[in-house]
Amino acid sequence: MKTFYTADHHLHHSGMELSFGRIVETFEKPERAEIVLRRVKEVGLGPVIEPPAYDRAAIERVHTPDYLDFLQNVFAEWRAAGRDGEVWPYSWRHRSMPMLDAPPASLDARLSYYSFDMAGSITETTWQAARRAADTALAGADAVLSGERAAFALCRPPGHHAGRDFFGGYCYLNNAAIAAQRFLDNGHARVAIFDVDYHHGNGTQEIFYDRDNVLLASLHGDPDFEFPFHLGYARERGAGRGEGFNLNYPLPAGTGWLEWQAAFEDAHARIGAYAPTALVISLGVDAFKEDPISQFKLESEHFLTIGRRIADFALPTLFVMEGGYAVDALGINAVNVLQGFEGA
Ligand code: 6XA
Ligand code: ZN
Repeated sequence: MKTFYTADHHLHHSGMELSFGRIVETFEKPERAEIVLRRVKEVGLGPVIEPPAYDRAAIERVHTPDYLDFLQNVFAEWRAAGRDGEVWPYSWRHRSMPMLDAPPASLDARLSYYSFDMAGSITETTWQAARRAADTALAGADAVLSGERAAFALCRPPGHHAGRDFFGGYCYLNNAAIAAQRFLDNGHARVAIFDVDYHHGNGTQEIFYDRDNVLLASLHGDPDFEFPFHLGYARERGAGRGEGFNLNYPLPAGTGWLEWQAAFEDAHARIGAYAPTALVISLGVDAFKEDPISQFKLESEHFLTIGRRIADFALPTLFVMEGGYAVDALGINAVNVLQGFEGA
C-alpha cells in the first residue's frame, strides 16, 4: 500500500493546550506523524510518496471560501493587531445571544464565529500545514481513483472535527471529507466514511448531514461524557435527503473490544447494505486502552482485526489518519489496521 506523507506537517505545532485545568504540551504534536511513518517503513508497507500541491478548488468543494480566506489570513491580522504568540479564540456565543448569519467585524468575535473550541491554536504556518494535509488526502484519493486497491494518507493535522466553516478539536481542514468529495467528483456514486476514531467526527457529520451520496458511520465516546460533547448522539440520523445516512454509535466510557466490535459489526453491515462504490476510513487509533485522553480499552491486536474486516468490503479504500496519542504504540496500532487490511 502506498503511503502519502509530507514533512510539511511540522509547519503546524500548537505547542500547548489547556487540558482539565492545566496548561500542558499539546497531545497533537508533530512527533505523532513521525512515529507512524517510522512504523510504515519498519514493516515495509510500501512506498512513501510526497503529495503534489492541489488547487484550492478541491478544498472549496467542502469548505466555504470565506472560511478558507480567514484561516489563511488570520495570523497576519493577529500580528497587525499588535499581538504576539499564537492565534487563540477565547469567547463564544452563549445560547442566550443571537446567532449570526455573517462574520462579525472584530477579530476575536470572528475567531469564535469560525471555531467551536480552543483545542489548538493557529500559528504562522498552520494554514500551510493544513493545506498540505488536505493535499495528502487528495493524493491518496487520486491514487485510489487511478486503480490502487487502497492508500494511506498520513495526514497531520487531523480533520474530522473541522466543518464547512469551522475549526476545532485540533482540526482545520476536513481531510477525509475532502477525499470523499474527490471520489464523488470523479465518478463515484456513493461514498461511505467509516470513522473509527475514539471521538465523534462532528465536522464530517456537519458537512454531509443533508446528503444521501455520503454515508457516515461513526463509533465514539458518548457525547454525554466525551468531547466534542454536543453532537454524536444516535438520534442524529441526517436531514432531508440525508435522513438515514448518518449513523452514530455512542459508546460508554470503559468500552472494551467485545462491545466495540458489536457496534463495529452493526456499522459494517449497514455500510455494506448502502453499497458504496468507495470507502474512506477516518483512522484514529485513540480507542486504544493506553491512550492518554480516551476511555476505551482496545488492544493493539484488535487493530489488525479492524483492518481485516475493512478489507472484507472489497472496496477501493482510502485510510486517512485522524487521532491517537499513546505515542509508544501509535505506530503499531495505526499500521496494524493497514497490515490487517493487506493481509486479508
Ligand atoms: C481536546 C480533545 C480533542 C480530541 C481530538 C481528537 N481536548 N479527535 O482526537 O479525534
Ligand atoms: Zn480522536
